[in-house]
Amino acid sequence: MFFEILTLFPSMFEGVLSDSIIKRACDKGLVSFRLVDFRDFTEDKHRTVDDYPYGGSPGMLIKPAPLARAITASKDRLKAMAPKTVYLTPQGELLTHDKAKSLSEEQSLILLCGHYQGIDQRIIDHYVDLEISMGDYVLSGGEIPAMALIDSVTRLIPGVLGNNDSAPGDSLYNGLLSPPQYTRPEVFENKRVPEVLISGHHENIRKWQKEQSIAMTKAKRPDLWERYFKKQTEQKSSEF
Ligand code: 4H7
Repeated sequence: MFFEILTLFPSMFEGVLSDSIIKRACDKGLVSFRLVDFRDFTEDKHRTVDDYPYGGSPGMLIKPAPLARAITASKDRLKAMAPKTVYLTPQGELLTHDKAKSLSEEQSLILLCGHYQGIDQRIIDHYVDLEISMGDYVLSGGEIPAMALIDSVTRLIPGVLGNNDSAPGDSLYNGLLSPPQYTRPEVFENKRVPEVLISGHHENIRKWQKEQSIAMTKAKRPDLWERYFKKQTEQKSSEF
């Protein structure tokens, strides 16, 4: 997977991209990155990237021309890898496990990080393939969402995770939340680890974990539970 990141703040990515799982995926040659400061695509003396919005709303917008030049240059360079251009925006479709999975099957992604009050709509209409949001809240830029997307997508690329942190063990992989987990000691502040987990009886442990997953999902995320339940009943009825 090739990630090309278009941002006004390339240095924000340094720590994240040079650490842990993403770094290992880079070292293994499974993902690569390029950071592009689209201010480099301005043509005026002051390297202006923002301008006032038509219609007089408050704040500033990112001008279309430098962005269009930056995206075109990236698309040209990556054309052998059929890049999809993704804009991180609160107006986008929510990122889910399934969406991250389908993005992980792309060869390359151009991630566009907005600032100010956003970008000119003509860029969205004519240059952007997908608008993605990390949730219903506002951040000052698209950089943190881009990092979250990179992390979640990278984890799903075959070969990135070792057995110790495999994706099937992740919460949401199967549509349910993770069951509660415990490590040593067996008694901590007078609280015991659930007996079944120290029993060594693997079948009972799996059963307990599944029940806990279901109970937690029902209690904390009824929306996920409903989807899970529907999917299960669909699968069951298609067996006949
Ligand atoms: C595009 C348009 C993503 C990107 C507007 C980005 C939340 C998310 C941004 C804006 C983001 C998310 C700029 C609108 C700053 C608000 C104060 C960058 N915020 N912003 N304004 N949920 N912000 O994924």
